[in-house]
Amino acid sequence: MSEAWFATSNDHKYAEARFVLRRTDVVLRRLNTKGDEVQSDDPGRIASLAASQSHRLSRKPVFTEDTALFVPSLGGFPGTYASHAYSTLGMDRFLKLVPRDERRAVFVSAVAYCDSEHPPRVFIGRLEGNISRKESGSNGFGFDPVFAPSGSAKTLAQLTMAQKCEISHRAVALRKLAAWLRSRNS
Ligand code: ITT
Repeated sequence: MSEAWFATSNDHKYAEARFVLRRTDVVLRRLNTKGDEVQSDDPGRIASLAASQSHRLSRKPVFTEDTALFVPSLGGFPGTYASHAYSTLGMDRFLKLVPRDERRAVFVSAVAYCDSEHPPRVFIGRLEGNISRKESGSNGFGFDPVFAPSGSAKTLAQLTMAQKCEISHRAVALRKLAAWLRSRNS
């Protein structure tokens, strides 16, 4: 078993991590101190610097996660600035920005793990999909009501936690972390 502390301010992200890691060898704990977040276009770099800082502050085996939402028809916006876009624009204005006929988008999750033996190690998960024309569903958080995974008529907010965690960017990255921790212990 490996103990790993998830440094995050986001309760939804923590709940998803708990769900994804529930049947793995990872004993999940939460750390509320995360330090400052650097600005970068690269979620891997943001997560990695946050993980080193959290490890320096806590001395625990920690991981952090940064999610970016890239919309190619908007030149990649909002990317790693998803949280800022969400709080300043709001969903209605964001939906109007996306061109009617080119609504492809991808979520990229970067999970960075760091402990006293390792510099940060990054695990990436991706989820391709489309930005819907209107909000649907009430599960999840953030952009879930407007993000429909490729091939799905439903948005992430219309899926259950189990269904989201089968396919999500974050779940893919977290399962890679769990597999790496397991292989390291064997
Ligand atoms: P941390 O403390 O872990 O950094 P955060 O809320 O700042 O929490 P991120 O920077 O990773 O998290 O995410 C930025 C925003 O992107 C987040 O506030 C949501 O609006 C959105 N987001 C992230 N993951 C998402 C998901 O799985 N579904 C929908 N929106 C998501």
